[in-house]
Amino acid sequence: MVKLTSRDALLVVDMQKDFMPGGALPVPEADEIVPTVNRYIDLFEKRGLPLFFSRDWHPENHISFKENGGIWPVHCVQWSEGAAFHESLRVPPGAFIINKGDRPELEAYSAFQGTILRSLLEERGIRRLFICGVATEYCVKHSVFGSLNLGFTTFLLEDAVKAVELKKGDGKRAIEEMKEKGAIILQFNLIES
Ligand code: VGL
Ligand code: ZN
Repeated sequence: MVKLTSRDALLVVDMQKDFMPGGALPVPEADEIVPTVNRYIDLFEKRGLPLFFSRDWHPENHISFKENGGIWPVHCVQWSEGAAFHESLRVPPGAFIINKGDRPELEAYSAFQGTILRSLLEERGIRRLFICGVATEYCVKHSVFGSLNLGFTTFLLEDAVKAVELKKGDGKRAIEEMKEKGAIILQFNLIES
């Protein structure tokens, strides 16, 4: 069991319409984790702990798009409908929104890349980061690696992530990699309430 403390924070990665079934870059079943993600949000909010929501936030000429030499279809263009959060995701007032991938020439899978997430966490004395969202093997994995490398104790919320699975098993493999690098794999019922 894990007991939450005042030095904990939640990071919800890229729960945006374009990553949901029917979106521009769909993550299969990504909409199915929304209720669980919301349970984590409620829990951290009730404890008065900081909430961070990252957003893939690309300009139209972003390097990750196929037409610009990247591997992805156009997705999460700044201010577009597809870049909006899933309509059932609960984003409480006071939550921090972290835009990433907003420079045309830089891909940013990690929510730390080119953002002020680290300084916001450090300023608040946060030592442990709990991470959920999509996609397991891209933005979630790289955010977990970033968090570990920056010295945060890092929990992967396994019941609140979904993978793209360009290759079958990518999600499972990513979770193994995160575990090997030192992430702690966690589920909702393992947090002391
Ligand atoms: C993501 C591919 C491209 C993600 C973002 O949020 O995992 N994946 N851009
Ligand atoms: Zn992207």
